[in-house]
Amino acid sequence: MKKFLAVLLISIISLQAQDFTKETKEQKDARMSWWRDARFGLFIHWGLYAVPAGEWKEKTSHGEWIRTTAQIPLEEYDKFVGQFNPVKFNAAEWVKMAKDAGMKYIVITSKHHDGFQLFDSQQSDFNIMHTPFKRDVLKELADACRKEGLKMCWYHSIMDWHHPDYLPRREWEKTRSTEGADFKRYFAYMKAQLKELLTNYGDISVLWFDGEWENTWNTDYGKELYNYVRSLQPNIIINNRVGAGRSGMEGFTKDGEFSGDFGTPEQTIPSTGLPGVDWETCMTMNDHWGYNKNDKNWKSVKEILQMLADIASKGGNYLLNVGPTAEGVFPPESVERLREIGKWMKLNGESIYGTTASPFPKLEWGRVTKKSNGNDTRLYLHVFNYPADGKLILPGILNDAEQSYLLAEPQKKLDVSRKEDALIISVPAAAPDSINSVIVLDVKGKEDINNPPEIENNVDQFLNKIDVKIKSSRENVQIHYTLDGSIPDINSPVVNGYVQLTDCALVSARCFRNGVPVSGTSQATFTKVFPEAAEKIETATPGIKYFYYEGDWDKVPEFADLKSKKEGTLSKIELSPRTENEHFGFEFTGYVKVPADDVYTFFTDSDDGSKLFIGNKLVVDNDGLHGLSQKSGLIPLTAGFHPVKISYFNKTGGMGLKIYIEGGGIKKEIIPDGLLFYK
Ligand code: FHN
Repeated sequence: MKKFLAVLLISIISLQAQDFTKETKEQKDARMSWWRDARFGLFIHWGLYAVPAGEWKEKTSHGEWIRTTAQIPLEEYDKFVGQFNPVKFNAAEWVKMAKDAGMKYIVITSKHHDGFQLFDSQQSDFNIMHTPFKRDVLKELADACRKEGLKMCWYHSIMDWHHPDYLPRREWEKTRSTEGADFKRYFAYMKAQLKELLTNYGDISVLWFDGEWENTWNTDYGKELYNYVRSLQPNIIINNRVGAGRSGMEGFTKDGEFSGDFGTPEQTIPSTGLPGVDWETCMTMNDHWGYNKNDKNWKSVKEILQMLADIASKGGNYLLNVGPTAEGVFPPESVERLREIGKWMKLNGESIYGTTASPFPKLEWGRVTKKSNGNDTRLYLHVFNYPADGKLILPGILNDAEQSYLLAEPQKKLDVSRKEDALIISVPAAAPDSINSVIVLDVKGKEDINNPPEIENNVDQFLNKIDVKIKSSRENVQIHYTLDGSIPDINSPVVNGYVQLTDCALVSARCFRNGVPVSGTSQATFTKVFPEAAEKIETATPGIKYFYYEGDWDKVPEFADLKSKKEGTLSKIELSPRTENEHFGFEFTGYVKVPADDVYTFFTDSDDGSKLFIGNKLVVDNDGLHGLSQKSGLIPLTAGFHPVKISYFNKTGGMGLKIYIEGGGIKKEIIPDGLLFYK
């Protein structure tokens, strides 16, 4: 027994010391495998906010944010604890509805921003065990999921409007003191609750963090939390909102930032697939995450099913939300949609589960998902716009067809013919499904689509020379190129990884096989530019000057026309000298000392607007009212000092400003302190 305990203790200590962010690709692939195959899950936003159901005084448009959007004082909001009694809650029914809809995992709010917990926690009384209901609904759901073979997952908010140690307070909570508030103690509380959630409920498959955007959260906390959660359940998957590098609602993590395991586009679908990137779009069925009894703006089954196919065709997962009522039932409109989705998934789920992104560019009639089929390839053609003439055209595919049939009626084989670089499938006159008819097309070998080569450079300007990287993922092709804009032919030079330019050029590249062109032509223009001269500066002090302003703006003002509230110097660009969280602005001025002659990219990541000038040139215009979002601009510079000015404002709500630099041997990173100077 003693030996067993010693081994157990050693393994716990080693898990806690492990840096899970350093795992190999193979280890991550193994851990992500079920999630990549699942493709479709249920999101559930449930808690005290279901009691007011979106209504507060004269307004009816609230949701799960009602405590903030209606500015409900804590003691007032706490009264909902005594009213939350979801007597109709039935975990088995919820899980069955998800399963019958073809969903493979359920992500439910263990705690949302209001701080209320749906589980039995020893760390706080602000939970379901202190309501009239007194049942641990997460336990009941976890048991029901296990019984039905669905994965149980937790959504957990980092932001917490209830816990006294969480900062910042809501800006309208003027009377709620921050006296004694200790964010580190809050972090320990959050870890203690996560330990309960990850040790008392069996295997948990995903931790879906949220509310990571406030300025008390940072990458160090994120990495520590990631490792802590993985130490408790090493195979768990964690989204990118555990970190602090997400770029707004498009949901992806900015280059170089800690990114968890998958990106989280919210209420939006990326325009194209993102090879090698794991991502999941989360979306409401109407316009609210939490239950709003007046919200009747429900998405149609057609919209949902076509978005499911669109997302899968880009290699993503779809997390579709339900906001249950205070009685503990799904709204009838949600029930009906889940049932109709399930009917389609029952016949066509094979075209979603375990598929990977389409190899085709945009297709007018619908989407494509793909599976390897031994050494061959199986394509699922999701036909939204059914061909009136019974001829479905699949352009640009050079593989030989093996067979084709309706997924819903496999015994009905379809005739396939070739016309130049397209395959033509003869389909039945009537669409088998009015929303999405899935046709299977088996082809020989790995898919061979006549996609042109990729010209990869993300900078199209250079000073003296530039290596233009040109590649194709297709097998057995040679890439020929020209520099004068003409279409390459077999006699044009062959690309060997890259093409070096020393003068302006319009690069054109095309794939050939056995002397015959097998793709269209990619083109990109590269311009030779001349760098801005550096300023001769005798003495410069490390740091940057700042000027702090207060005011209510909708765009970056002309700060030169205003009187600053405060000014001074800082070692880095940050918002710490502010005395307000809203309606404030900054102007930072000084010099950036770049290490080499090069074309530099500057980025501003800001909420709200920002602008970056080098000398008199506006290099980055990221102005306007918006959430945290990033814009960039290029400028050719000689090594040395260049005047820099950054203007920034925040109106209300979230805030943030980060300035990145790339070039001169610097990989994209926040401008190092050592590059900033002032006179
Ligand atoms: O503020 C939350 C919101 O309430 C909801 O939980 C969504 C779902 O991902 N996430 C945040 C908004 O981005």
